[in-house]
Amino acid sequence: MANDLTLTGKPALVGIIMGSSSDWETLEHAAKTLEELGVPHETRVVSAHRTPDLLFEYASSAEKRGIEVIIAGAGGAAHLPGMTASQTALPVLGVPVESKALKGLDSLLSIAQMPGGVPVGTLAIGKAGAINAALLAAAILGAKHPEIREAYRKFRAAQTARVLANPDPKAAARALGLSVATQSEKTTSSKNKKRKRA
Ligand code: RP5
Repeated sequence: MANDLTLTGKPALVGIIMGSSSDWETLEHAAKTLEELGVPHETRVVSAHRTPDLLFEYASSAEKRGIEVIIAGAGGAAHLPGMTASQTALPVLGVPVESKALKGLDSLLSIAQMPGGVPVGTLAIGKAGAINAALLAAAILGAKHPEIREAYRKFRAAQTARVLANPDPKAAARALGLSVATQSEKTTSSKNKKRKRA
């Protein structure tokens, strides 16, 4: 398996794999976050159950191809992260995709409950987990790549500054166009409704 050159023209350092193209709406948040940090990465659908040979090939060749961290997202009986970890010494970060039947609890437990000896770093279910997998990948890569450590540090500092610049949740919600009613506004509105009904 040849190493793709990414959009930045550099070989991928992070491999984002997922069990199905239906997982992309979750894993795209990992890709977007890595893009924001300038981390070269590749994305692939690799299914533990539907394409097991491809999974073995991908995981066992990743290190030789220059990949340094793998983010693996899957839903339901989510064996992809664990089976990937079984075939490589690279750090594997698992993202539980929210399943329809069990809201991702099945995915979370399938990924987190690895037997001792084969670790998978398990993140939160869904979008938050995908974003954090990318940030954790950047933190891991930062030990070797100072420019990634710096990009990650800046991302965190900018996030802190945004929160501190918007201390009033009402103003922040209004700026986002969300409607926020205070408790007294809610009480007045419910009294008015009752009066109208009476
Ligand atoms: C898993 O099954 C995938 O990771 C996906 O989350 C889930 C459903 O896959 P599709 O039926 O949408 O392809 O293997």
